Amino acid sequence: MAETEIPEDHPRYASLLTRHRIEAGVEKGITSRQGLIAQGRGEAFDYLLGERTLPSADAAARAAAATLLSAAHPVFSVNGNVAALVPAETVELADVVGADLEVNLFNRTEDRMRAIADHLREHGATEVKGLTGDGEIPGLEHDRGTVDADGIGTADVVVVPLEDGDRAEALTAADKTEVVIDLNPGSRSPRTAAIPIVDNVLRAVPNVTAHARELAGVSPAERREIIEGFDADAALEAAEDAIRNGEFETDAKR
Ligand code: PTJ
Repeated sequence: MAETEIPEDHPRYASLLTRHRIEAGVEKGITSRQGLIAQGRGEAFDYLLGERTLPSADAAARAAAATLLSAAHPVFSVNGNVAALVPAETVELADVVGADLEVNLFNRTEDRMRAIADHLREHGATEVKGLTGDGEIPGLEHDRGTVDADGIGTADVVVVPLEDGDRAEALTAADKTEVVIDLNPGSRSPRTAAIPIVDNVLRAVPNVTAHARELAGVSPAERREIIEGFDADAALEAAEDAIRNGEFETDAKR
């Protein structure tokens, strides 16, 4: 089924669209097969969160936008799931906040690196980093720690959606401010992040862009206030509370 053939009034439209994009990503050599499993896990959490952006996730998206706009060298790290799910949205966000795009993979192969860079270019990117691989995140074994020296290597703020915990910890240890997008509030990566956005990457990326557009004209002091007013622990707690104590909606109610 092509993306355009999924009926928009289907009660599980967003979920079907997501599955379709991930499947197409695997077929195109962008997404790893492990990416299918990761998506399944994310989907389960999204279901429990009510497939909506919580107010705490929206506050995190706003703090992320303020952080990116205030950064000296922000970089958006792109893996196989992100490239398949939100390629155009990722390019747009990078453009609005002036961030570099860098392909950085858990299961790194040259073919996938190239396929993802090409895919991002097809969606409007002009420059995509990651293929040079002349830098290293200390504390990770070779392939997973490989970055571009003039990309993540020298970034002060890194957006890492759907990241694994080890790398998130290593980036924090390397003194980078991390914005993590992950649907599981118990996962190590959002728990390590300065700004954890517990939301589906499909909703979170355009939401950060919308906030960034709004905050582009405000003073640095006002942005600082937004960043300092954000409480990462409270955001994680709010997401966990929504999962544990939220009203469980069945498909029949949708
Ligand atoms: O493309 P690669 O080689 O870099 O590999 C990417 C994956 C995602 C396969 C790799 O990083 C991995 O195995 O990740 P994990 O350890 O499965 O973690 C993925 C996290 O992302 C989990 O906590 C999921 O709940 C979460 N997640 C999955 N889908 C989404 C999501 N979070 C936000 N939006 C989603 N659509």
